[in-house]
Amino acid sequence: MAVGSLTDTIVDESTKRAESFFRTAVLSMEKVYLSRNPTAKAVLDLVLAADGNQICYDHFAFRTFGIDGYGIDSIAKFFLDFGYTRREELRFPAKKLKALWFAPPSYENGSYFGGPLPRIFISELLVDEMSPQSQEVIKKYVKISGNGNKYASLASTLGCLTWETPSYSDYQQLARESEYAAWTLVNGFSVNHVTISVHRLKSHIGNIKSLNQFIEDQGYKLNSEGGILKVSPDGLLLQSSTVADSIIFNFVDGVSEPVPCSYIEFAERLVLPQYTKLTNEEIKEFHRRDGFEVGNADKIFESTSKDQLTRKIV
Ligand code: OOG
Ligand code: NI
Repeated sequence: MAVGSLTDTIVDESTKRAESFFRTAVLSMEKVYLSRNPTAKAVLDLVLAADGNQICYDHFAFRTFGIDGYGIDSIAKFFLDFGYTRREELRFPAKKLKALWFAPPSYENGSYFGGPLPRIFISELLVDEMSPQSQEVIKKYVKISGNGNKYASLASTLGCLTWETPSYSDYQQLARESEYAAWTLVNGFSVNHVTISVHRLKSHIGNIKSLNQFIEDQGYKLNSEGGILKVSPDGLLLQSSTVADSIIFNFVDGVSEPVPCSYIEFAERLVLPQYTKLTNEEIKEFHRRDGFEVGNADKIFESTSKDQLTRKIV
């Protein structure tokens, strides 16, 4: 008994230490993201100011090339090692993509560095389905990267590519065929977006319609693909997002051109029908709609598309 409790204490202590390392690494990924994406930073600051300086993230998202160990697993490893569990797969045949999401160790744990840990959404390009020319480009960078796939999370925390700086012609080759592929070539394992958990906001912007209005009133453009508000067929997962910022990318062949970077997303998860009788105080994250939705995600991917980036605000 005594030995058992001593062991438990030791386990608890080491988990706590590992959690602080993990959270610091995730914070570092977020820092890189906020430093590169002025719209995401400004929107986050507005929400923080309006809602009392405390927000929770619903999820973080990453994009990858599904080839030679550079796909979902490369970045997933870090999260799995720190207690995340693999959940459902989503398929996007027209975009030649698949995705997986991962649940954090516990939604209710973690009291410092901003509360509950985010879900993780990782997608990968089905490289085999691309044209031979695009496959050749992707394989070239993956090859130069060597064992870079083992350090995907390190690259994400540092905000650098694991491969050499791309050439503009390679970027264009991919962009002609897949905006996702071109995005991944220049952004690598950097955070694609973070998502604010809307139902966990406390003020009047704690529902997604008011939040969307609030963001648009401040002059920011939301992704309009399939409508601003994306709603799952069960009506319980509501999502919207800004349009990605662009940054000037200095390609290795001397060309400097704007490329899409990251955006910020908002997600509201409604209470599952069997729990609607609970009081507000009783409702926890696990009483709400979990997971992701192909129909919503398909439209959210367009937040980095040229059509959305060049669209005028009406
Ligand atoms: C991911 C788009 C999907 C969601 O929450 O369904 C998504 C991406 O743009 O890489 O974020
Ligand atoms: Ni998302």
